[in-house]
Amino acid sequence: MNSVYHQAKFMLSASQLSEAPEDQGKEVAFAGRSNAGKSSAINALTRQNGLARISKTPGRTQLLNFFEIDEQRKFVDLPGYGYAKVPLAVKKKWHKMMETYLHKRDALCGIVLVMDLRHPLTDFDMQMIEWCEYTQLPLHILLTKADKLNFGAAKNTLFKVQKQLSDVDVSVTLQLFSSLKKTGIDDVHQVLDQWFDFKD
Ligand SMILES: Nc1nc2c(ncn2[C@@H]2O[C@H](COP(=O)(O)OP(=O)(O)O)[C@@H](O)[C@H]2O)c(=O)[nH]1
Ligand SMILES: [Mg+2]
Repeated sequence: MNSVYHQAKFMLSASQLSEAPEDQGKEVAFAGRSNAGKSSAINALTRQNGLARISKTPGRTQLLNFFEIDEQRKFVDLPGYGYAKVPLAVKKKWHKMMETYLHKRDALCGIVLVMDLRHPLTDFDMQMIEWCEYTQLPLHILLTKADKLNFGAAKNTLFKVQKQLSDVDVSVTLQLFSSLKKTGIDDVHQVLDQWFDFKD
């Protein structure tokens, strides 16, 4: 197990790309609809309960939160999206910022897309997958909150989503995950190790 992720430290929040840290080293971005369980997943992966704030008020912040793992590696918690209450101007700003970030960020080496397994493949998720196809960024999907379904039902969802993604034109892997039960963490670490180029 690679415990380097446990050292993650909060760096900064950026409300626009010009405020992001220098575009160097490697970066893995966590994307997901608001309330999907993104911040909880980052906390589970870093074993730090307060690292990425777990918001009870979804869709409020539109910030990119950067976390440093080591000098050459970062996590980015991307702003969530998907609540009808969000004004159009905010949606447009989000869309533009995400598109630019995903297309232009050289350090970006993979996207962890977090989905609530009870509501997989929303419009938001499909948009994210399209952007990844366009930029050929590898995707790893976490079907999280797996503790909300029994194992059989969770597996069924996994197979169904896998099938629906069979003609996606970019490397995409997926797994069950639960931040609450801390399941699936080692599998994510393995994917991250590859993307970040950690040799054991
Ligand atoms: N049962 C369960 N609840 C979860 C899990 N992950 C997140 N949650 C809950 O889902 C809500 C949204 O989580 P959060 O991480 O803030 O989502 P984000 O908006 O995507 O960052 C919170 O109430 C969390 O406690 C999980 O694995 N299992
Ligand atoms: Mg969050």
